[in-house]
Amino acid sequence: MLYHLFYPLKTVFGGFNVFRYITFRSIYAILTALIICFLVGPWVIRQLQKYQIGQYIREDGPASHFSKAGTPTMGGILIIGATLAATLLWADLTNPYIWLLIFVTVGFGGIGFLDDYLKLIKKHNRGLSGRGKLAGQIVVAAVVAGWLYALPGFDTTLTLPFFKDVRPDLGWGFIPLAIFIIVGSANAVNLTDGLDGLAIGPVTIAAAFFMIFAYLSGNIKIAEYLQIPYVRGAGELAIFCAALVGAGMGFLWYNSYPAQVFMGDVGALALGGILGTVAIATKQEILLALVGGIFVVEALSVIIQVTFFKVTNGRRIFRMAPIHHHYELKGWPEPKVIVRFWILALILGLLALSTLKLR
Ligand code: 57M
Repeated sequence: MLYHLFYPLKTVFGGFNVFRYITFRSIYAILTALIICFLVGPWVIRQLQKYQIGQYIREDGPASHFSKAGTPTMGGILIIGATLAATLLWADLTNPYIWLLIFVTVGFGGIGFLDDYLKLIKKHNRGLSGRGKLAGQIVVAAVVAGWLYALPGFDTTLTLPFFKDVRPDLGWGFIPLAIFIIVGSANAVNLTDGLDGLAIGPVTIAAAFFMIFAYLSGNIKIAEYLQIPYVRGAGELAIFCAALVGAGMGFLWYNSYPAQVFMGDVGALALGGILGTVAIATKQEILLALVGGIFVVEALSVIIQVTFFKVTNGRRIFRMAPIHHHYELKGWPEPKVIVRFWILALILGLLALSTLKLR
């Protein structure tokens, strides 16, 4: 909104020309979302406490988690609210990618909200059924994939890191792949969200890297120089990613160990859906597996554990899956697991960035 308000006034006051720059608006989107979290966060947490939206803790989990009973959840509302508010303030609202991201945030956030709401407010033990939740996610992801496919000039080729000349064109086959990436990303972030700050740290780091990728792929000169796909209009996604970086840091303020609030499915599913969609829109879908490597490892640990458990009639590879519980049960204090996973997330992001030069 500020872009639409002030940029046209550049003829009156030349200084308003600065609103044209994605870099300038990204910085202020980060700060806006962060300040919203600081200002509204304590009130949101009080409301969640007031309505007793507290977390039920499973009895079969690590004993260190029992003391977390009653921690308010559904804090994802704060992340989503701050991200959307900062985006609406600083982004160019005529850009289709911005609306696509708003749609995916509300869609996946809505499914997560319904699940959290049924679990907590209605005291419905299991929330939405697993199948219902997955079906909803597939529908939202299919709309996103179809929307992208229908965008004029949208490129359905696959970008492979390291191989600038190998770019298979998937045609309509791009749609199922996009659905798989978005739904997979949402569920992988959800599985990771089991220790204080464990999900929001790597999500914020991944959003920061995608902020850079979006900026680069939306600039024709830089994209040509780096030999990455140029996606017209994708630069504006840097503003959305920036808003998410600010909201992520703002939420971490309260979610850091010992957490005052958890994000709930409303946060985890929305964040994963966002990362999947940004990766596809910026044509860096394969690179997502590296930038979001922590989520991939967490999801793989569950797949490996469950398969092995079934095949061997009850034997386990990890002490407990997802893998963060394995390290907890090995005796690592919770903050050590969390901070080490953040460090790994940062390294993976840097490796992903380095692939831009290795082609
Ligand atoms: C969500 N939810 C957290 C909080 C958060 C197939 C199976 C592996 C699925 C998996 C599962 O259900 N994962 C989905 C995990 C829960 O957090 C809530 O959920 C929201 C995210 N959706 O925002 O509202 C608990 O996590 C802890 N937490 C924190 N800090 C945070 O900032 O400490 C969360 C956020 C919270 C809190 O304790 O209550 C969760 O872990 O339940 N299932 C599992 O993860 C279970 N694993 C399992 O059963 N493993 C088996 C194999 C054979 C599948 C095994 O290895 O033997 C574990 N989870 C728990 N107890 N809690 C094990 C048992």
